[in-house]
Amino acid sequence: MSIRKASDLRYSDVTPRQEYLNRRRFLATGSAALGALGALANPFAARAEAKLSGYSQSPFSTDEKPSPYSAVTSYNNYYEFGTGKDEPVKLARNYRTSPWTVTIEGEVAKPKTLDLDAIMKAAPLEERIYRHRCVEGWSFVIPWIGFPLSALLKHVEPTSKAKYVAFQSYYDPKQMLSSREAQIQFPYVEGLRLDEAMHPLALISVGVYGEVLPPQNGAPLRLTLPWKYGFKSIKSIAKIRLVDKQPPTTWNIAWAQAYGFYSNVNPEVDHPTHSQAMEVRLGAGMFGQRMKTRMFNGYDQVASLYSGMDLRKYY
Ligand SMILES: Nc1nc2c(c(=O)[nH]1)N[C@H]1C(S)=C(S)[C@@H](COP(=O)(O)O)O[C@H]1N2
Ligand SMILES: [Mo]
Repeated sequence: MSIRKASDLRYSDVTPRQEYLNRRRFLATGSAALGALGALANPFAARAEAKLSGYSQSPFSTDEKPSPYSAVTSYNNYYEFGTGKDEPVKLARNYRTSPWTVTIEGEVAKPKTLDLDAIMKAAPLEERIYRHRCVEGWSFVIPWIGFPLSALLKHVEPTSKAKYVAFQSYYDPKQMLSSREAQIQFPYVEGLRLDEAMHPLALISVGVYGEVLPPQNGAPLRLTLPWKYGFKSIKSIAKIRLVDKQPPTTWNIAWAQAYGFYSNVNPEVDHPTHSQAMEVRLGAGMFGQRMKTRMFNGYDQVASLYSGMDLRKYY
């Protein structure tokens, strides 16, 4: 594959190679079985082999050591593809994420449906190495590639009525679990206050470890919000809607006392089943490394977004 600048990258250039080959074989023969055979023959079909290039390094990156690629891409929460950590890497293997469109609508002057070529060109790509803290008490350090969510939102020009941003994941009951099986509502939905969404730390990720996102990490694009618990970072985004009221969110619907709308990382507010004071950094050493959890996961620069709010109440 030729390496080009991000500005003239087409998404078809960065589709995982095996997926691309499978699709071409499928188109050539009209046989789904042959396509599936191609994927089976290559046990690493889900590994995104397509390198991204032309991205800059972000000053927001931590200098902590990134977690191993193998851990970050095989230990996942992605309930649409299974409720076990080891399931998404297997069950999302043949998840087709090309072609793809994202609709951005609601309280905006210029609603848009963007394909992935347009998404990739929405803003210059940056690598950002962020801490990732799951509400369950484990954490990673992950080198994402993406661009600020604010850049995407500016393209559609939010109106003065826009106060919140609602996100919706892609959902296909034919290749994903039912809500009954997963015990959470699908399509997966999340939300942010508009000023949180416009914060420079809020990232749309399209890649990780220098490559396009693998399916289990939320291909082809997902949110990455390092100061909030991981479940706020919604995967595989299909729809974005600017709205005037606080939108419903999937985990809040499932258990409101445990999963608030804000869900900023806070070592002083316990989950109903466990303390949030400590976390285990997975992939560090044989058993992971136990460490203290920090307010806002250490991203103090977001604190002004919440001044005047009682963070014990608005958890
Ligand atoms: N659509 C969707 N997005 C999701 C989830 C999910 O189940 N479905 N899980 C969330 C949770 S709990 C976490 S910790 C992160 C995990 O992201 P990662 O697998 O890339 O580490 O994705 C979040 N985004
Ligand atoms: Mo999570």
